Amino acid sequence: MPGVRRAAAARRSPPVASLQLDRIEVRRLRLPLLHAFETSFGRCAVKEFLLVSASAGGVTGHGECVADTEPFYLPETLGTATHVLRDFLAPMAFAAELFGPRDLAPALARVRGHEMAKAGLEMAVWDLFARRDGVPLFALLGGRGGTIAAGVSVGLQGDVEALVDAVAREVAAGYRRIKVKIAPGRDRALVAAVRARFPAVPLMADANSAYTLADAPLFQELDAHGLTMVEQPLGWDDIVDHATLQRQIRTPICLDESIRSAADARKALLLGACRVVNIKAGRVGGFAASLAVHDLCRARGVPVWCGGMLESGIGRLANVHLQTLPGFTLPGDTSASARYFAEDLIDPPVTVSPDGLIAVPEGPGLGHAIVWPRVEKATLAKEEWRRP
Ligand code: OSB
Ligand code: MG
Repeated sequence: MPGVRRAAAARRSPPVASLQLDRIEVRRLRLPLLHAFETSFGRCAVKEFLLVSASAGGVTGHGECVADTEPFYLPETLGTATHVLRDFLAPMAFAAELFGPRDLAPALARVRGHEMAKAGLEMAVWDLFARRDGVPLFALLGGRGGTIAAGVSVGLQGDVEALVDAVAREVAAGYRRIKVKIAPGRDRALVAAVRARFPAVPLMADANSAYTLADAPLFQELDAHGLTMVEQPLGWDDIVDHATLQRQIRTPICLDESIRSAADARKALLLGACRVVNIKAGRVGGFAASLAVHDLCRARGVPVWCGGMLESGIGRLANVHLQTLPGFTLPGDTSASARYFAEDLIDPPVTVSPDGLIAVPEGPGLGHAIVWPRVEKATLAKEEWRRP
C-alpha cells in the first residue's frame, strides 16, 4: 500500500519544511543592575536592550540585541538598531524563504554593518527553528550538552582594595577565570595587587580600546604578571597596531571590538594581531557569523571564548549554547544571573556550581522558560511588524 509506505518513509525522515516569518516584535527593555559595571568607556547602572521575537506558523523564537543606549563600546545604539530592524532588516527577513537558520544572514547581507541589529533578529530565528524542531539550541548549532566552564568579568572599582575584594568573592564563588577591566592610570597597580593576592588564578585584563601604541611599555611591564591574555588594548577598529604591539609583548592579545566578522578574524590572524579571539554573537552579526569565526580559528589552532554584554537571561542562555562548540577551549564571560539582576527574565536563572560550571539546558530552543510578566514589567516600548 503506497499510503502506508509513504507514512513509514515520513516517520524515518520528516520533510524539511521551509518557513517564512510572519511577525517580528521588538521590545525595548530596562533592567536595573544589582551593581553598576564600569569599564574604560563608561559606567552602566541600568541595562537597556532590545528583545527581538520572530514568529512563523505559531512558533516564536527570541533573541537579545546587545546594542547599548550610547555608542561607546561600538557604534550601534538601541536607536540605530530599532531603525535598521524596522526599516531594512524586517522587510528583508519577511521576504526570505528560510530552509534553516543559516539562510537568514545571507538575506540580510545587503545591509552593511549593523551587526548587533542583525544578530538580535538572527538569533531569534535560530531559537525559532530549534523550538519548531523540538531540539535544544546547542544541537542546531552543532554543539553538545553537559556543562561549560564559567569565567567572570570584574568591572573597575573605586580603589585597588575594593577590586581585590571583588575578585576574592568571584574566586570563592568558583569562577575558573578572572577578567579585570583596566583603564589608563588604573592598570599597573591594580593588576599587580590582584596577582599578588592570587598568584595562580587564571587572570586577564580587558582595556576596551583605551590605549595606543605609545603605551607599549605598560604592556611590556604587564608581561611580568603572567596574564593569560590582554583583551583589546588598542583602537576599536584597529588590527594593524595590534599586530605591532603583539610583536613587542609576550602576553597573548585577544581581540574583542576589532573582530566584527569572520573576514576581520581572518585578517587579524594573518597579520598576527592576536592569538585569541573573543566571540560575541551580537558583535559579529549572529550565530552563523559566530560559527564562521569559530571554525576559522579552530582550523588555525587559535582558541576562542565567549564574551558577554551584561545580557539578561535570554542572551545569557544563547551564550551558554554557543560555547558548547569544541573551539571554545577557554572559560568565557558567562556568569550567574544573580551577579547582575535581582530577578532575571528566565526561570530557572543561569546558575554556577561551586566548581565553576554552568549546566547546558536540554529543553527546546534556549531551554529555560521566559517569565513574561517580568518582561512586561521591564518593557519601555514595543513595536510589531507583520509580513505584508
Ligand atoms: O568588553 O567584554 C567587554 C560588558 C559590556 C561591554 C563590553 C564588555 C563587557 C564585559 C562584561 O566585559 C561581560 C559580562 O559580564 O557580560
Ligand atoms: Mg572586551
